[in-house]
Order: sequence, then structure tokens, then C-alpha cells
Amino acid sequence: MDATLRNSLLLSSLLSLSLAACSTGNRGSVSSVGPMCAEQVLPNRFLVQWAGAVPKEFESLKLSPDSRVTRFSQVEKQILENDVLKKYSDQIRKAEHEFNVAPEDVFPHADGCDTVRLPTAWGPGDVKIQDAWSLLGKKGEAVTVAVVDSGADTNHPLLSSQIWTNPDEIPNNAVDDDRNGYVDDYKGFNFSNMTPDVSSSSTHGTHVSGIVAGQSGPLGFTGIAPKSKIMVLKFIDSDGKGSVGDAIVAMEYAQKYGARVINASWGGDLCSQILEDSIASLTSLGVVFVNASGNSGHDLAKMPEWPAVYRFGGKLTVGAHGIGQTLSSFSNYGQYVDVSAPGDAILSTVPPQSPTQPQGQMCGLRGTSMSTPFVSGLAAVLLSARPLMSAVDVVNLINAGVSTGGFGVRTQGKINALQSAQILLGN
Ligand SMILES: [Ca+2]
Ligand SMILES: [Ca+2]
Repeated sequence: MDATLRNSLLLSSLLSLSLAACSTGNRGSVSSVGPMCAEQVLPNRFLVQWAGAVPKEFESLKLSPDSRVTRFSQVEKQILENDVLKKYSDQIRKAEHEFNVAPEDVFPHADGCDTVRLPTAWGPGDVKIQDAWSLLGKKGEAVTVAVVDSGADTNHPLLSSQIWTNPDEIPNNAVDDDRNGYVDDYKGFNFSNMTPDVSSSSTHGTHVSGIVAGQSGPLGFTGIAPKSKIMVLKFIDSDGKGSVGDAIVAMEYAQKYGARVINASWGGDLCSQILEDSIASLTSLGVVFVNASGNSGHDLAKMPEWPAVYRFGGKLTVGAHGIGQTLSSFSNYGQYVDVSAPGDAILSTVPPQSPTQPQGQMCGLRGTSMSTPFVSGLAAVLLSARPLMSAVDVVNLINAGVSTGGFGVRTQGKINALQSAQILLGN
């Protein structure tokens, strides 16, 4: 076992609470542990979750003004153990090493960003979204989807009209007008470097955002919920890594500002119980959490990845299929994957690939990162028809509406927007 991981377990073992080994979503049945990527662990960085209010002396370490999680940076394990964990043991729920997660697309992109041989947009038809729009008379109106990812090109002509803005913040004046702790968070925020810049190095998040809420474009392209708004919350940096703590604070922001769906096209080989608690809390507050199953081609029951294997009523884990209607070989599968959605040769928006290229680029990518926003978009369409539904209601509708066909996932099916809409209307 890697030293840092061993330390992590020792650190946790000081606390009497919640000390189950990281497992899959089935409480009490500890599964085998997936391959450890110890380089993802951030040395000398720890997350501590408090049972109640954060003690005053650690106020400045809170992930956000409203958070009950503090981040201890540049702190040695022994110092944390002796000076914090022992002293405050009755007030601490969990303590763990912080680590990075990564986007879930497939590299190299076999069909990636080829401007000559772009795929046609087969996904919207495959999920029967146009039929669902017609039946419901809604396309995501008044629903905000938080894309917690690598940012997005908010100036892309097929996206710019659908970018959520913070009404209480004046952009670009270097003032935190709404006093929420984030300066100029007008079009979302970049939690990886604490700036308002969400647009740089954002190919992954721009592609995901287009699948959710892109406007009609070439080759049959359309977003699944083109009337929904995208809240661009960046936590994955230009190196393709984002920390668990930054993900948590971005998701807390999403819920606070009214997002009903969180698209999480990312994951990793390490588990965080603090992240699990955060997702559980969000879903109980009505936020649908949609998560990529990952691209290892494994049965997640045998080789878990996180947060894909966490199970809550308001959470969906998504596999990917291609136009040939079988689960893609890269897609994870098994009982911990709820549904499949189009994820191979998927056309969507990307930022200009070079300074000389115009805005408005499209490209094809594949991965469960791409199938996940199809499900987020469907959740937004269903919520626009019935805004008072709980996260559990939305997830149940999506699961119940699948077209079954041996996809190797828990429901055996791929999403079908028309059938979910018919169930919603009692048809
Ligand atoms: Ca602000
Ligand atoms: Ca401002």
C-alpha cells in the first residue's frame, strides 16, 4: 500500500465515526478495491467535515462561506492528528486525504475534433427527444443544469444564449457585489484558481454543455434541453485534474443558486466519504446528480470507480453506447450503472481550436462523459414539465422509461425520453 494512502487510513482511524472502508454503494458489503492511483493523492492536503458549525479558529479554512468542510493545506499528518483531530474529535465527522478526479472522456479521441469528418448528430434522435418535447411542450424552460467540469466557452454561438448568470453580481468590476465570497462570479466561477475565468482550456466542459443545452446547429445537432440554462462551474484545471474539495464547493454553489441538475462527467479510482456525503445532501435537497460511469470497460461491481458506485435515490450513473446499439467497449457496466445513453461519435460544441479559427467549432468525442449530459438534459426537460418533482421522482422516471435491450447495465436499457414523458403524463 502506498504510504500516503496508508496515512489516509490511519488518519481516518483516529475517528470513531464512519469508519467503513470505502465501498460500493451497498452499505455493509465491502467490495474489492479498484486500482489505486496514488499519484492522484494530494500530499499534505486534508479535508475535514465537521458535525456542526466549524470552530472559529478554522473559519478561514472553510471550502465556502456556507460549507461545513475545511481544507487543511501544507499540513503534516501528525500535526493535524495531534492539534486538530484529537482536540476536536467529538466535533469532527470525517477526515481524509484530498485527491484529484479527472474527466471521463476517451483519449486519444479516435474521432476527436476532426473538422473534416464530423459525425452526424445521431444522439438526439436515438433518445427520442424531439418526441418528448412535442408531448410535454417543454424543452428545459426555467431549469438550470450545473456543468461541474473544466469550464465552458460561454461565447460559443450555440451556447452563449443559454449561459446562466448571477443576477446579483456585476461582472468585471473586481468587486464581490453580492458578498458571497466570489469576486465577479457573473457567469459561474472557476474554483480551481478562484477567478471568474471559466472559458480557458475548456474543450471537455464545452462539449458536455453543448449536449445539454446547445442550440440547433450543423449536421442535425441540438442540445437535449435547449431552453435550459447552463451554470458553468469549473474545477478541473488545464492539466485535466480537479480536486475533490473544489468539486464539493462547486456543487454547493450549484445548489445554492438553484441548479436542479448537476452533470458530473468525471470520477476516479479513489473514494471520498466527504464527497459521498456532499452528493447525498444535494440529492436530498432536490438536485439530480448525473454521473459518468467511467471508461475503463469494467464491471463496476468488481472494479469500483467513484463517485460512480455511490447509490442514492436522486443519482444516476450512466454508461455509453454507439450508433450500433450495443454498450461501447470502453464503457463501464454492471449493476452499479443505471442506464446507457449515446456516447460514441457524439457531435457537440468546442472552443476555437486555435486563435485563427472562428468561434462556432464543433467536434466529435466519445466517452461516458458524453453520454452523461444526454441524461442531464433529459432530467432538465422532465423538470421543466413538472418543476415540483423531487430528484428521486426524476431518476425513477428516467429509469422506468428505458428501452431495454441487453445493455449490460442495471436497467438493461438506454434512455428513452418519449417513454419517460409518457409515464410522466400517465399515458
Ligand atoms: Ca460574488
Ligand atoms: Ca463584481
